[in-house]
Amino acid sequence: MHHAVETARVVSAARERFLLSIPTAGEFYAALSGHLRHTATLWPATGDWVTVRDRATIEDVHPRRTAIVRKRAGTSFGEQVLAANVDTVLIVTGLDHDYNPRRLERYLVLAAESGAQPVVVLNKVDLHASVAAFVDETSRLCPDVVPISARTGEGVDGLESRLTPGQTSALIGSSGAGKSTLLNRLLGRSHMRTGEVRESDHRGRHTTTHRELLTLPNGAFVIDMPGLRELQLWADPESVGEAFAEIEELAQQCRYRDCQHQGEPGCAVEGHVDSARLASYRKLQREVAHLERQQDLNASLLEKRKWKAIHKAHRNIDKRS
Ligand SMILES: Nc1nc2c(ncn2[C@@H]2O[C@H](COP(=O)(O)OP(=O)(O)OP(=O)(O)O)[C@@H](O)[C@H]2O)c(=O)[nH]1
Ligand SMILES: [Mg+2]
Ligand SMILES: [Zn+2]
Repeated sequence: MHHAVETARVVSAARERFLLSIPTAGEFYAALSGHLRHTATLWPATGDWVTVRDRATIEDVHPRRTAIVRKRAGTSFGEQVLAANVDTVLIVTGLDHDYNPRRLERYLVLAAESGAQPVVVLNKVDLHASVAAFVDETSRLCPDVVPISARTGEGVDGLESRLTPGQTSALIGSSGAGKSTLLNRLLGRSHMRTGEVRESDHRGRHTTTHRELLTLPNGAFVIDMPGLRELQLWADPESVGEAFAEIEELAQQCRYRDCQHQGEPGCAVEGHVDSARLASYRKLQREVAHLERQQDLNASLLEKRKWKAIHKAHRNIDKRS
């Protein structure tokens, strides 16, 4: 018999249907309870822990330890949770046309904001005779860099210390970087579900179409994600600072507290760090500052709307009395 109330993990989340997993019971679909649907401040995302009744109805979403979020694409303003309760963000980049330190920095800000530990996975090392220069350059952006070939398996065991039982990693990066190839190698099989139609483009490439949590043979969790076409940040200045720690550290020695590191006398940053990296830091700081202003504006608009609604309700009550 089914147990009335259990804890399950969200494997994948569609608008109304959530695939959940309970280790001893396998996977099953569930829907939100009516109550949760109307009051949910947390909409379940891949990686969330939830309370489920009769293996059918999600009654509660547990508080998140970490969350990978980006700015919602399109016209609506807000955040989109890509994955929840992630310990390690595996930022996968191909050592081909995909490789771009400036884009890696955006991902590192996303990782800093999430609360998870970032690892940069330099994939496709089989394309180069030597990858030392790539490792060297990337190490200046992130202390944890692992060069691998998902195709040949070279270096993949270097990731194993992050893939321990109960830990959750998320694969993030451009489409074609090799995230799913790496995951299939870790799983030791292809993770296509029966009955699932896998989309392939004219080159016969398989592209991930939805976020999904998988369990490795050793009990580690890995979340595969579709490649992000553009990464719009939903982050604050502190997260940018965390991703550019050496710049923030040097900035303590600048003569002026509000130094912009742009020609001020006594600047300890400009000329002391790579100029492309400094430009990237300043650009990302501007971007999140702009986002903060939009968020403030949005919050005050929502506040106004709320008060309008309350006033309207009061007026209606007044009219009735
Ligand atoms: N040479 C080489 N090719 C690789 C390697 N890893 C993956 N590829 C190839 O890169 C292409 C894309 O791989 P995927 O694993 O589908 O990429 P992905 O990051 O999952 O892409 P999306 O699901 O679209 O986000 C495939 O043709 C792979 O065979 C590698 O280590 N070396
Ligand atoms: Mg994929
Ligand atoms: Zn300065």
